This record gives sequence, C-alpha cells and structure tokens, in this order.
Amino acid sequence: MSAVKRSAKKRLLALAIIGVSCRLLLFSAAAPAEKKDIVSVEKTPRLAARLQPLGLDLLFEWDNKVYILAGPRDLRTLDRNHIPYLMESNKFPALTSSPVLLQGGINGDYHSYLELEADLQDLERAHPEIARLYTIGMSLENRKIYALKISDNVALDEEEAEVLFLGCHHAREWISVEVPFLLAKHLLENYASDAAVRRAVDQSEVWIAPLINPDGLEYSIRFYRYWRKNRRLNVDGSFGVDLNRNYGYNWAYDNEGSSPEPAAEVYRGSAPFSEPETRAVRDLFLEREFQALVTYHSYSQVILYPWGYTPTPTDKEALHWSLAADMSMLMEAVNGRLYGFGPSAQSSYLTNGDTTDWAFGVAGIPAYTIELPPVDQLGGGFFNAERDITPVFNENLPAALYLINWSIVNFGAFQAQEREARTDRLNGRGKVPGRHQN
Ligand code: 0X9
Ligand code: CA
Ligand code: CA
Ligand code: ZN
Repeated sequence: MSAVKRSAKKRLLALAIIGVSCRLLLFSAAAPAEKKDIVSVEKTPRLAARLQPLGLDLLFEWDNKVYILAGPRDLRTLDRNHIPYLMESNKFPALTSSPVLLQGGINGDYHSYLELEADLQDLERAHPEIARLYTIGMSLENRKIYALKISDNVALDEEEAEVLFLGCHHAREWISVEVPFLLAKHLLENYASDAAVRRAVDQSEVWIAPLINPDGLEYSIRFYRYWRKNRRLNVDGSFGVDLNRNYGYNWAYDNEGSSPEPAAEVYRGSAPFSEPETRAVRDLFLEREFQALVTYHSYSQVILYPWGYTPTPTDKEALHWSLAADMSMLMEAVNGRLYGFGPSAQSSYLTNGDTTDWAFGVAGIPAYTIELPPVDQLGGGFFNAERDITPVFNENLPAALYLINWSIVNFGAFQAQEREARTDRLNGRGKVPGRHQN
C-alpha cells in the first residue's frame, strides 16, 4: 500500500486525527491484545522504498514524515529492516482516552451486524412484493452475509437489468454499510410515491449486500476501531485477510499494495477466494448476470474503476470514464462535494485482487469502487460523524440511480453482448474468461 490515500494525505494537520480507536480499552480483558501505536518514519525516497514492501498500515503523511499504525509485530518488522521510527502515540490522545458513547445502540447511528440484520428483515417484511432477503454466504465466525434483492415480481428471475451494490469489505469503513443500506431503504420506501424510483425498481433487479465483512465490523465496533481485514486466524497466529485483495483476477500479480505476509494489513490470503466472504460475492455474481457493480469503501471521496493491478487502461476506459464523470457531476450537485474519478491504479494506488478488477475481468462490466467522504484525515478519515451519514447517502443516491438507469437503458445491448461472448467461448474465441466459467 504505497500509502493508503497517498494523494489525499499530502497536506495534513496530523493532530486533527480524531477518535483513533476509542474503543481500544473498552473490552480489553476479552480482546486478544492487539494494541497498536502510531509511529513516524522520515519520508526520504530511500526509506519510502524500503517501507513500501512491508505492507504496513500507512495512515498519512505530514511534514515530511509517514505516520504508521503499528502493532508489536510491525515494530519488530521495522527494527528488523533497520528503519528508524519515532513513537508518536502521545500526540493522539484518543488512543488512550476512554470511549465516547455514541447516540443509539452499540455503534451509534451506524449499524452493527445485528442491527443491520433486523433492519433488513424489517424492510423485507414491510415490502414483501418487491424485496427479498437472501443469505449469500456465511462469514468465518458464522454470521450471515445478506443480500437484499429489490424488483417487481421479486420472487421471479425476470429478464431485467441486474445491478449489484456492495458495502463494507473493510471493517473500519462504517459509512460503507450505511450508503447501500439507505439505498435499499430509499428504493423500497419511495416505490409507491416516486415515479422514477418505481420505474427503476420495475425494470431492474437491484441486489444490495451492505455488509460483506460482518466479523471484521463487529471486531471494529467492540475491540479495535481501526480493524480492516476479516477475522481469519492465519498460520503465523496473526489475524485477518484483506478481503479486497482476495478476489481471483490476477490475484498475487505482484506485491504492490497486496502482501503475501499474513500479518500485513493488505494480506491477500493463502489463495484466490480463500475467504468465505469473497466466495459469497463470487457465487452471487456468477449466478446472476450483473450489468454494473458498485462497491462502497471509505475514505477519500473518489470514484475508481479498473484496472487496479496495472496502469494499463482497460478496453472500456471510455465507458468507465464517462459514467464516472456523470456520476461525479450528479454527486457534486447535491452537497457541493467533488468526487474525483479515474482508474484505480492511477487515481488511488496499485493493488491486485480487488473486487472491481475481478468483476470487470470476468464479466467486462463497469465496476466501481466508490470511496466515500471525507476526502482526507483532516475531515475525520475513517471516522465519519453520525451527522455525515445522511448527506453522504443523499449525494450518492443520484449516482446509484443513474447507474441503475444506465443498465436499464442498455439492457438490450448487454444481452446481445453476453450472447456473443457465450458463442465466442463455445467456439474457443473468448477474450475474457467469462463469468460462467468462473
Ligand atoms: O485499498 C483498497 O482496497 C481500497 N481503498 S481503502 O482505503 N478503502 O482500503 C481501494 C481499492 C481500489 N483499487 C485500487 N486502488 N487498486
Ligand atoms: Ca422484476
Ligand atoms: Ca434476471
Ligand atoms: Zn476499503
């Protein structure tokens, strides 16, 4: 991870970081101790080059230093590589102060796993004709991974454009649960009254899976707010696979932003789709014929699309670009917040094994990572205030509706293209692997 949010983090006032792991001490008796510190390393080209392959959790850069969130193991890694660092935790009082209680429920206005489960069940119960809740897989710790299907005649698989929205691959990105959840709620609750919503729901099949990493989310709520990965117990005793490095297209292409080291924050797992959480997405995807995909993350306020594993543009750069440009414009019009956009590898950083590379790689469909606000650490980083939830959703709504409508309008062309791809594969002329062959 050459610097998570490298671009966004250039001019930061480091001390504005808030709420670093408010909950660290809350359950410390029960929690396997994963206490972390914030350390800084001088930002020289030489040190940066040596830091890069270590897969550490780079928080931000400020005043010619790189700040890193580091556990005991990470500190040993730094020692072993003779990289000098300074302990900076005392600059971040939130690390050691007692937890701030949020408004309602265990994590305030954000959803915990059980709260989301209850709310999804309520939505299905309140709108049985147009909503159906599916369990698309089980997490490592046996939590259900839910997907809500929204369409007219919801029990039938109709010949309609299918669009997939995903949330929370990364545990600490709580806002990424809320946006797809609120999208589901909006579509269902406005179906009767809003003609545009009704048309979208009637003519498409929208699938919304707001919580791909339930174990990680719960861990982030209860023990360690900064948790990113799932909760896989790795061979070396460390925990977690980065689910957004575990997808099977050019998995392990190289070690840029994706690590073979189990303890790394960007550990890609022992094999492509080694994790039940990514398998759940894969299996749903391969069963359906999605025409577009959005996976929500945070933070940095940017719309990304393939490739992530290489700077080479895809053969659908123009399409990706123009849909992203339109979405960005629609989003900015709501609250005035500008979402940048571009290919992942350039607008973000190189990684391999992410969701959108896989979806595009096997199906050739537009696939977007939307990194929700804030734009940088100064704005709160991963810790959106509860009052951000509604405005962030509001500005993402028109982009989601736009992509659904684009899929509806282009459904005929999509079907023709799928038919052609199938024929090509049958005749051994396939350009892409093809989603039906996995
Ligand atoms: O690193 C990620 O998985 C995503 N960023 S996050 O801070 N939410 O973890 C970005 C994924 C986009 N893909 C690439 N940059 N290749
Ligand atoms: Ca339908
Ligand atoms: Ca269908
Ligand atoms: Zn993420």
